[in-house]
Amino acid sequence: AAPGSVARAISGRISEKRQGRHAAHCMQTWPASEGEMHHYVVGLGSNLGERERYLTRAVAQIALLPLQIVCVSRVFESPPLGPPQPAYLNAAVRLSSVLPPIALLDGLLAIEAGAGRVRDVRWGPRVLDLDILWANDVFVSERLTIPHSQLPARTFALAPLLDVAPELGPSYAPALQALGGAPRVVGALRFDRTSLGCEFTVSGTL
Ligand code: A4P
Ligand code: MG
Repeated sequence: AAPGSVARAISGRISEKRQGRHAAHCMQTWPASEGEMHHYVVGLGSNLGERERYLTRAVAQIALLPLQIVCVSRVFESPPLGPPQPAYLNAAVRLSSVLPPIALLDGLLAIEAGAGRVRDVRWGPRVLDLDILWANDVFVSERLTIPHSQLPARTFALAPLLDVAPELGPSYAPALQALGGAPRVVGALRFDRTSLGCEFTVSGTL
């Protein structure tokens, strides 16, 4: 199908979802071949400053790229993997785009840089980390590997991924179970398609 018709199909599904006709959040699956349209899940992480603000701003900025946000996960809090540093908030965004993987990566890196991200220590603290966790096609190049190479080893990536792509459960739920299950849920990110704004709603103690 042409990208335009895919975009119309997506917005149709979105309005169905708004009207409550979709029983569950993010249950749709995608046809295998849709011309130039790509489907991605982007992971978000923050462990410095006002972490939830970095996440909401990142979602709003991702929405300005040439893509459609399908849905956004709950927010999970987990102890840091790597050197001692503050706890992380992690979430994920499911999106569809005509952008090929490297172009999406460049867009995400620009958003990280705009948030003031400084790259120094590997696995070190950061105000914002945006990783491409999954796509409907495998992609491997010098700069980019999709699915993310560490995905099966990280509860803080698997849990948000399965929130927005429950149909991937057969591939990834056993890994999440084996790691002890999802991290603590502390809230949700509510994305508004009209204003392209994003809000954090608390559901636990931050
Ligand atoms: N790259 C390759 N594949 C990908 C991909 N699928 N998505 C390349 C995004 N980037 C990918 O990324 C460095 C480069 O990886 C990118 O420029 C791209 O070319 P980076 O984000 O700067 O990575 P880094 O921080 O230098 O190292 P590393 O090991 O990738 O960090 P991670 O893996 O991102 O881990 N603990 C908790 N609880 N939650 C977290 O979110 N995050 C980290 C950072 C550590 N501990 C954590 C968390
Ligand atoms: Mg990263």
